[in-house]
Amino acid sequence: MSVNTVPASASHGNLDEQISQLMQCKPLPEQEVRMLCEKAKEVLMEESNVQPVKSPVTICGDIHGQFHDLAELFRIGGKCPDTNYLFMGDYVDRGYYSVETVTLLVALKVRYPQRITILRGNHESRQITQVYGFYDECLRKYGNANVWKIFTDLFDYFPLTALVESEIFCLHGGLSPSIETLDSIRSFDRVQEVPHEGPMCDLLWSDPDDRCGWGISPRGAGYTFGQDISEQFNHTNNLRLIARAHQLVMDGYNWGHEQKVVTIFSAPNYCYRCGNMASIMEVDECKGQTFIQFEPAPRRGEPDVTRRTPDYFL
Ligand SMILES: [Mn+2]
Repeated sequence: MSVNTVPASASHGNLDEQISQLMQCKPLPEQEVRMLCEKAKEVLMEESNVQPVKSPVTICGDIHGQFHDLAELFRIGGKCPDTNYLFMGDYVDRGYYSVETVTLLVALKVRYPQRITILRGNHESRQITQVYGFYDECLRKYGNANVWKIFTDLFDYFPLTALVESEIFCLHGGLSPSIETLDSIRSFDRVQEVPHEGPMCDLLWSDPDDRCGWGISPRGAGYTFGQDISEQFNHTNNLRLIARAHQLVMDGYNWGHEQKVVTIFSAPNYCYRCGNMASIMEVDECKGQTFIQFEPAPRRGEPDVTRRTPDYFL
């Protein structure tokens, strides 16, 4: 019997077992991560820099290794594949379970490629993960950097943006002075480390701002962009809304630019100390949107970091 005739249920058996193991917050062995990421690369490389997505879909912001809060997100929003999901990046760093979080999302992508979209955030990068936790976590959990290398090589294939029903443009950061049209984004060669500057960097780093026009970002990468910029971009590309993540917002979501831009943040009590709500945005069949806010899952043995001095947040 050739592998092509193995029933779907049998061929997914091992992957389903891996997903249920990951749902219990147990990492996969290195060799299984390697094989999973090889399959994920095949799936992700076929996707567009502006990946089309259909409604209904639930749009999510930063997760940052807060695994138990991701499990809470699935309890509240519905399990994948019963609910379609679009995640806008920043799966790793900061929280204590970056390995389990990103492995679960990649496993779901391989298992249900039409049901979940995983965009790249500014933390899905070799350089940033060496500073903010994912690299050290891989060393601690695997004893070497192989799993970090496997995932950061895979991050190069993650799509940069998505387009829900041709009218909601989704991405991690924001707009770029070098980008006027979605077609120009479609023409990038995205398979590379996130550059320090230029259009691909801006999509993952920029933030909306109350001031008009383009501004210098205090983050040291990307730009700030005003309502005039958002209105022009949405008009040029026939968009209704820009949905993005990347900034801590205390209610879990925040409208900007007279509802031309929305920020969604899905890590409640960010870094286990910020006291914020998280949210997800459901887009229904009629393209209407509903926000669902949620609080942190019960603490399960995370180290107490409440007394640490906060460093500034990326
Ligand atoms: Mn970010």
